[in-house]
Amino acid sequence: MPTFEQYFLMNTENVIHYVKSKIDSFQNAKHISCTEIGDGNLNYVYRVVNTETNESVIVKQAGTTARISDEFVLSTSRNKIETEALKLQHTLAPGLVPEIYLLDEIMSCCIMEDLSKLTIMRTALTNFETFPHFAEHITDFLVNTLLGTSDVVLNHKDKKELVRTFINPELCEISEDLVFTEPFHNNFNRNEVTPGNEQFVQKLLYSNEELHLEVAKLKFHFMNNTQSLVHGDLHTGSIFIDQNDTKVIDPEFAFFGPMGYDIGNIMANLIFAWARGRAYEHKEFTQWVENTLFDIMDLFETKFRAAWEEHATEVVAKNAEFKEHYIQNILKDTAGMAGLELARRIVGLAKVKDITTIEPIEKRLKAERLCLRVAVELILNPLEFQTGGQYIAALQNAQQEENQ
Ligand code: SR1
Ligand code: MG
Repeated sequence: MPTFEQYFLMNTENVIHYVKSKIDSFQNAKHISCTEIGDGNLNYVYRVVNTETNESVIVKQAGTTARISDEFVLSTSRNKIETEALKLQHTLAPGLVPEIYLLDEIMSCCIMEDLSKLTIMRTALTNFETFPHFAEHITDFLVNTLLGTSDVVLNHKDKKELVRTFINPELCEISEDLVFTEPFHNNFNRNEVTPGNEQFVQKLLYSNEELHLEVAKLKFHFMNNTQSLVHGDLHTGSIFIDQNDTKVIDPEFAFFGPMGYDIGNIMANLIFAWARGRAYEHKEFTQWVENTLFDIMDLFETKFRAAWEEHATEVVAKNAEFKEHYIQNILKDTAGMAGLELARRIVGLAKVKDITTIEPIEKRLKAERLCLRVAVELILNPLEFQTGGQYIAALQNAQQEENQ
């Protein structure tokens, strides 16, 4: 039996032994089941259950390459960044992040709370399920984790220590390539444009010089603004949810970057759900998504303003005009980053099921064009997206353009 003193990629049998050796209450368990449940692009996720007591835990281990493609050779130390981010986010946003039981830097894995009574939000959204508390919960997560790790609140030396802890060059490089470069230049020839939309993509993304300039600005902003500890991959596949609870998982892309990256990712991924709802003419669902888009922008700003008043420690943060300037910039970044996420999930390597499972193909092509139209609008005119209502108007405009 392996002793887990040297890294190797575990199988389900190894994971059972691993949990027995690391978690006291599993030590003498006779009947343990272990299933690999990961459906992400990078890591291996196991659910381990003591079938006599029903006690369960999740083991997440990083491999040496990404699951989605061997082209991505990655250091397994990313699991440490992910686990440290989860621990910090758990402190800042209690109830909205799973509890970590163990971080193992040798095996590049962690053991955490089992959330599988909840559903991955993207899966639920593809079935047109709606969640009344989502806007409230996700804006608590965003405000608490983003403002709480910024220079507005933290002692600046402490914050710089955190910036050092969360330097994440490999995972940032993936985003720099897949989000900020390839969707517009196809420079590694990895894009996958759905047949039928090639000309549209050529004109709107590949040949659009005005767009390329704004994307370049956003890329350098992403790389050079250590504003807050961002989750870094906050899409609906990184969220567990049910009618009462919301839990944010999978922050392996965490690093100190612009707050708008996380908020924009949430907005964009809800827009994918909206586009799917429109494709299937699911009125009740699309109305809920619109309300949620509206509420997220509204609640984020309201809560952020209140938290700033309550928690700001930085002297210059008392300046009311500086506060306005800071918030306007977050909202501007949010729009630009939402546009990038919309574009890259349509033409890039890593797609989203909300769109790829739309049938027949004509409806999918239309939904893709709709998302790309909104993407370009958000990237070119980010200052015009300060409220949820403005996002909804952009969706409706794009829909009208599609229908012409
Ligand atoms: C190689 S990883 C591809 C994508 O999956 C992750 O969830 C991130 O979104 C990344 O861009
Ligand atoms: Mg992930």
